[in-house]
Amino acid sequence: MSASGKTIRLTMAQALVRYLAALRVHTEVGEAPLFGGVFSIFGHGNVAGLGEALYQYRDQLPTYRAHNEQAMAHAAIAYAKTHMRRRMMAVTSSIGPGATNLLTAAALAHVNRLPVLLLPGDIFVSRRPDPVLQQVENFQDGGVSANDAFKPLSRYFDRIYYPEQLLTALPRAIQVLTDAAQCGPVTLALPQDVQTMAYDYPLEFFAPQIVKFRAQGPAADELQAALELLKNAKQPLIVAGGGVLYGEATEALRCFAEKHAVPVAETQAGKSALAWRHPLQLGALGVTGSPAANALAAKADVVIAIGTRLQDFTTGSHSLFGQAKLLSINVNAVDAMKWQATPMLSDARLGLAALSQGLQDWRATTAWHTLALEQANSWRTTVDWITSQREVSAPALPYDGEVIGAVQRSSIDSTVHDIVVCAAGTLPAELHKLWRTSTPGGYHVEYGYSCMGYEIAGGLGVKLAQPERDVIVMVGDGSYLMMNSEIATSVMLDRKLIIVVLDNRGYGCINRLQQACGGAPFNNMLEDCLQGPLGAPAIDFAAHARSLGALAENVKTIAQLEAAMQRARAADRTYLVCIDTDPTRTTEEGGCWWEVAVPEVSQREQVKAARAEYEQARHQQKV
Ligand SMILES: Cc1ncc(C[n+]2csc(CCOP(=O)(O)OP(=O)(O)O)c2C)c(N)n1
Ligand SMILES: [Mg+2]
Repeated sequence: MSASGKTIRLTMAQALVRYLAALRVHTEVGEAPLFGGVFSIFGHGNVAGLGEALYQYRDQLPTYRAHNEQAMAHAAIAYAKTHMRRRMMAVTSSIGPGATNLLTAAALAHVNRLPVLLLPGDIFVSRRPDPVLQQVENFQDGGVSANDAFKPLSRYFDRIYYPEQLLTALPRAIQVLTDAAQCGPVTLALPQDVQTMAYDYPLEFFAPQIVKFRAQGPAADELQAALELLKNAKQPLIVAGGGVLYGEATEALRCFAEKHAVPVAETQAGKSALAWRHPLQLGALGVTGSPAANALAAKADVVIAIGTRLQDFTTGSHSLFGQAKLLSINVNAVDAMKWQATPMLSDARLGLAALSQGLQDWRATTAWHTLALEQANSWRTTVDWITSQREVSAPALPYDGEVIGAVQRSSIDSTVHDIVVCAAGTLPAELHKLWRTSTPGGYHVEYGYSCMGYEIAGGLGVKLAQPERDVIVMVGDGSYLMMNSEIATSVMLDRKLIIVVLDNRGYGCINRLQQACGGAPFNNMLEDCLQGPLGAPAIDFAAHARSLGALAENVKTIAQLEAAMQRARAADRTYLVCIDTDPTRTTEEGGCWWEVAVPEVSQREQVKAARAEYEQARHQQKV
């Protein structure tokens, strides 16, 4: 019973929706709902209960329909990432296949520490119609449903067995979704009979409330240890991760770097933390990194890792950082202690400010600062050169670096106005090295899970969050074919995407990796796959996109791509441009080793040679 004693009789589903609709946040442009909407595909597991509630509250909390549960969850996750985790969406599915279609997206949000509220329908608590349509049936445990598969993929999981349970489950769910350290997917499994059960909820539970985002600075002892480490450093390097963006610490980062003469390298999630033309911007770090960033990482004596998970690609499978000691500024204790780092548990912005104050006029050595400026400048010049290559002579095909150049040239304010979206294939490496942006969030590459199929669906979520920006989805033929149905949703919702498909006729990056490991070209490029007498079809990506309601064209050359991009930018709806690209060429500059296990015995000489190289390279790893 509430303090006022007033109650309201609602179904569990109505209470859930009403509660979500009452949550608000402060934003730069005023107050806004915490939840931008609910993506929904109905089935018997959610249409009557949750569907009825969503209809009733549709003016406060819009419902969006999509074509695939995984895709709509990708869109929701991208929405939250674009809002730097301060606004989000919910996603509901039926039971069974609708629910399990969400699992990949749950894992993606978990890895990337991004908030999304998943609301799969669940089997009857009464068990009366058991086994209901789509019920998996566990022979050992009658309480298990397909939704138990969400448990390891959720930061918070609950199954709502009784309507009253929402009074505790919902505040806990929101706490996790809005907590910088715990942030990730929350799953509330909703048995379909309980969705429809009524309960007298305290009216106060639904009072509008402003959700606050906590930011905590460092503890005195950890700050002290960090200061001691840094004061003795001569050749420091900052590694900026996604936490710099989510912690809204980009300005603090720039001030720190300038005042203390520390160069900055960016992870995939951290790219766009510092403007591309800043003199201390070394660019991308790691396996997909620039020569500038990787060279300085090898020489640095202290690496200041800010808001990064120090993933395999960032660290070159633990081989990149030479002899550096690590200082880790992170909101999450597990991240902060990786690499036996000196941990400083802190919000990035508050942590940088406290460090800077404590360091007073400490600076990196002049020689190190000068080296950093030279390397950064030299890399900028190289990127200029790579991306300005306009044509290759036939029959050679352009490669991703040249396509990226053409896409960026197609707008004079590309580095300010565009948001590029990508996830898997050759492109994330090329974009990490070559894409230029001056705006935090101008680079949206999902590389924690590197999930093929995120691109177009993710682009839709970005555009829902930032309708004023040009959202450019760059995607390989493989990822496109894996998941493209939300093109139709983007047309229906009037959320225009510019989609650039790089068609190299197969899984180019894995084909190259296969051969680097001594393997024969096998089962990656379409021409290397088992085929019937008709062979692999030549896929007309433009015709395909047109069938989903988009405008589209296929082009052959960089000049044609540039002209097509003008039409794409001027178009009133989603526009796809497809270009044939070279599957063998990549940007040679930069990069570093990473561990891909090579067979110990093989009939192929090439595999034996690759194994010997692999064993050799592993000596450089720090473990
Ligand atoms: C869902 C999923 N399945 C498999 C992979 C492994 N994988 C990574 S990239 C890739 C091929 C991507 O092909 P494409 O989109 O055409 O890009 P390309 O490398 O050819 O440029 C594969 C199979 C993945 N990352 N995600
Ligand atoms: Mg491909």
